[in-house]
Amino acid sequence: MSTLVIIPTYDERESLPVTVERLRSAVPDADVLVVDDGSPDGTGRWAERAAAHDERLHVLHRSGKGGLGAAYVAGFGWGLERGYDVLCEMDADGSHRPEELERLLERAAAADAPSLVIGSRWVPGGRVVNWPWHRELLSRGGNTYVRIMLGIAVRDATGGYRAFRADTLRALDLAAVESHGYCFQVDMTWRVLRGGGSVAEVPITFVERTAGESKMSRAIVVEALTKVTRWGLRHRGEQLRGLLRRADRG
Ligand SMILES: Nc1nc2c(ncn2[C@@H]2O[C@H](COP(=O)(O)OP(=O)(O)OP(=O)(O)O)[C@@H](O)[C@H]2O)c(=O)[nH]1
Ligand SMILES: [Mg+2]
Repeated sequence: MSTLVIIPTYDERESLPVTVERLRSAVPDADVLVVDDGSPDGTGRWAERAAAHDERLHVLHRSGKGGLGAAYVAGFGWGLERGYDVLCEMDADGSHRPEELERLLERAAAADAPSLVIGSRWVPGGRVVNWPWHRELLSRGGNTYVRIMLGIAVRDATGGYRAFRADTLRALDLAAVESHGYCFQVDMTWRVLRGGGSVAEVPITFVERTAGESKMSRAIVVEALTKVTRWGLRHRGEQLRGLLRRADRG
C-alpha cells in the first residue's frame, strides 16, 4: 500500500525537521508532503532544501495562511492525483508521534478496514501528555458536544492524526469543505459518516508541542461551535421530518 503523510505547516521551523526525521525513520516507506502556507519563519524554505536530498519528501507551497483545512484539501488533491492508497494527516509540532503511525496504517490496511482511522486521545488507552487542564477540558467538552449534537459515536472527532483510504476521499466533495481550524476534522468525520462510511479509533499518546506557537485561537473555537451546532440542528430537523413522514403514512 502506498502511503502519503501530509503535514501542514505554518511557522514550524523548529519542529518540522524533528518530525520529518522521526517519521522517515519510523515509516521509511511512506512519502511525505509538507504543505506550507508561506511561513514567515522559513519553514517552507527548509522543507524545499530537505526535499532536494530526499526523493520521498515533497513540498507544496501556498501563498498565504489559509487555514489547516484548505492546506489539507490541497494536499489531498495532490496525493489523489498521484495515486496513493492511503493519505494521512499529521501535525508538524510533534503532538502526533510518528512512531505510532504504523498502528494507524495497520488498521487502515486490515481486511475489514474502516473508511477513516483516527488516532484518538479519548478512547481507552489514549492519553495526552503535558496539556494544561483547560485544554483538556476544551477538547473533552468539545468532543462530547459533537457526539451529542451529531449523534455519532466517535470519541475524538476533533483529532488530527488520521489515515484516510484514497477511495474514501475520492467519494467526498473536497472542494465543498470550507472549515478552517480543527472544525475541519469534525467536518471530514461527519462527511465520511453521512456518506455511509465507517470510522475506527486507535488510541494514541498526544504530546503537547515543546517548540513554536499554537495556531489555536478563539476564532477557531467559535467556528467549530457554530458549525457543529448548525449541522446538528439540520440533522435533527431531517430526522424529525423523516419521522413525521413515516407517521403520516402509517
Ligand atoms: N499550511 C498551514 N498549516 C497550518 C495552518 N494553521 C495551522 N497549521 C499547522 O497545522 C498543525 C496543527 O496546528 P497547531 O498550531 O499545532 O494547532 P493545534 O494542534 O490545534 O493546537 P495546539 O494543540 O495548541 O498545538 C501544525 O502543523 C500547524 O503548523 C495554516 O493556516 N496553514
Ligand atoms: Mg498542535
